[in-house]
Amino acid sequence: MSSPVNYTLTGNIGVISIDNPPVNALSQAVRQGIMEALNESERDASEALLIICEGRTFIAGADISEFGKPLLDPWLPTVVNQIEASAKPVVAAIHGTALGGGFEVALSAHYRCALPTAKVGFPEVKLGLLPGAGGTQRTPRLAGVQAALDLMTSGAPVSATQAAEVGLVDRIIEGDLLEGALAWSAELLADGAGPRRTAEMTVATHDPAIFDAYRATLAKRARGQIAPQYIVECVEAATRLPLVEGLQVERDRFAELMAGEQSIALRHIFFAERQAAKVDGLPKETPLRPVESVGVIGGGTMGGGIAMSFANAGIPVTLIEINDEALERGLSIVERNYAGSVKRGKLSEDKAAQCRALISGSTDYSSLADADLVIEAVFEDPELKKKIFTKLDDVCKQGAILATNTSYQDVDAIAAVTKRPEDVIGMHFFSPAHIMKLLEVVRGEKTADDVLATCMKLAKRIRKVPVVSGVCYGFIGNRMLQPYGKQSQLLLLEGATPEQVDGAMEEFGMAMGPLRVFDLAGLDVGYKARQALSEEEKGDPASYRVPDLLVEAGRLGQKSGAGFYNYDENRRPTPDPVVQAVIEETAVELGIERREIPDQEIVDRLVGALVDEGRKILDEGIAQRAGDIDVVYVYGYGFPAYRGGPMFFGENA
Ligand code: 3H9
Repeated sequence: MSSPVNYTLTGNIGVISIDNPPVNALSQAVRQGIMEALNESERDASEALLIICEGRTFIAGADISEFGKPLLDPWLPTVVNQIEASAKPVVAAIHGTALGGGFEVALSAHYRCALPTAKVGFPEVKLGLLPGAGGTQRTPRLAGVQAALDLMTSGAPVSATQAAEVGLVDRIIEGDLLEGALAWSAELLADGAGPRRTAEMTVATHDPAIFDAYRATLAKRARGQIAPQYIVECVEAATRLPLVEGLQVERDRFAELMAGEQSIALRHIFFAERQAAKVDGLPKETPLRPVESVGVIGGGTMGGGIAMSFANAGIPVTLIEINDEALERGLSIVERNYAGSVKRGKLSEDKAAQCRALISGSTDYSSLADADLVIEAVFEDPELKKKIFTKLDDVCKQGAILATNTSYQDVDAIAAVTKRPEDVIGMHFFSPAHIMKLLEVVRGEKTADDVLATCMKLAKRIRKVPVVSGVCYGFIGNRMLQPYGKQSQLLLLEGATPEQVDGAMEEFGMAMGPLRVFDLAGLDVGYKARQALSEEEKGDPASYRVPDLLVEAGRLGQKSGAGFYNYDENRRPTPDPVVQAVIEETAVELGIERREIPDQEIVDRLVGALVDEGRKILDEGIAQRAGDIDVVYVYGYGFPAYRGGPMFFGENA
């Protein structure tokens, strides 16, 4: 097998070129190849070395598929130390993304250049790890403590220009990278610039209180997670210890994290997310329909957010509302959201204006005649949805994809009102749609393969994480929410308080406990839905009596200032004895005996409810794989990624 690393002499520069598609991950063969190239460079006429990559990116990190398996020589820390030790100056030339171990390779080089479009970063923390090949020791030496901590604890990449501002990149190259990097290497040689080893630098002066400040912030921002705290410890070690000792601290902590539950769970999610994008039985070569213009029906919070998701990816959108007033309102929500993003520093003013300009409004369905995709996002009224699809069938061009954003309705019944059910699909976004990553792609009985394949691909283009679901009430995510919600009501009646239930689940790692979620969504939503059901259809009164009584007392949740909790003007919840009284009276009425309920029981029963329903969803073929369900819960429902999603947790806890 030929090596993924090629070493050639270009004049007096030894070029180490890495070609390991798709992302040049540092597999054993790549590590070995770099070592061999370094050895060869010691014997040839090269005066400087250049590390560069083929394909779409610089090295995107260690090879995650090797993690958890026996270590193969040479280890990455050995490779980077050997790069740094080179007697000839080493230059790294970055394009695409230099991530994790890839960026550590670059940091062990003596000089770094990058294309302006390149990004660098340390995503290890998202895998429950820390940079384990010198990143925690070299970054603070080059960029200072704060930049190092920001980069490593957030896991978010930064642009090459931002990296240059803090000293992690030395030169931005415009034009051809290889050409520019060779010219710069020659310049360095001409200037007599020898090896410049990061190991020999010391960390710039800093306020020692910064470490405790980060520990406290991370205890909140990354609640329950070990890796961010260990990163702080390692960076602190870099300020106190010589490189060799600091590297040992890093190595020990890295090994501990690698073997720990959190990283195993996060690595599961990494691969599950990528697997979820694949549809079993759908050939890779399934043709895709072009999607260059989109229509969105309904300018509410959901429709507006969906429109923004497409506009943010450069796809023009026509937003349809029933009259000018509703349209104005819809467009002003979009306007406000963009202004908010600019204010929070998420978008530049220019970029926001460009995106906003891609969204136009209309009250006339004929404006959708040329749209490649139309997404209906009106409220959950099945008859209204059917009316809209009948209209779409009339006005939309042949081959257009007709999608519904319904959360619960039967996609097949909606498709059946059209003469083209094969073009109909569910695209279930999560609110706020321009922010939430999850997209449930609901495959109807007659949905054509190319429609499904197009929506899966499109999801990536608009930066969503797609998961395929079959048709059933609530699809994957909301269907599982039903028994979860029911269990939370039973726990209240059996003796837990709302704050105990929410506290236990938040301690477990959920972004928000179930009762706070109900309050956020509005207790009236479920109440109205139940009014349409018979007593028998409603099921066990213990699962809904308390929220019904709260709604009847005017407590609709956050929007009315009270639900399971009282809310102040900052939407901070406080418990209310009135709610406790309603719970206790209902328990008496239903003959339920109250007792002390341990927090662990709350977690076991609530997560158990998700797992049981998840198993049914798998058995019925609604979800393709257990990992898909995990991805739904992590990206759409605030389940802690470091616990791997409910199915993974259920299997491994
Ligand atoms: C690390 O470096 C530890 C060190 O500090 C210390 C070591 C001692 N390994 O995401 P995509 C696969 S930790 C193996 O769809 P994109 C991926 O599974 C690592 N495989 O592409 C997929 O395979 P398939 C730190 C990897 O263009 C294919 O490549 N680095 C790896 O949307 C395409 O991936 C990271 O965490 C990998 N490292 O995004 C970076 N990366 O086609 C993780 C990707 O079979 N990677 N694959 O499904 C990423 O963030 C994105 O892949 C990237 C490209 C932004 C690079």
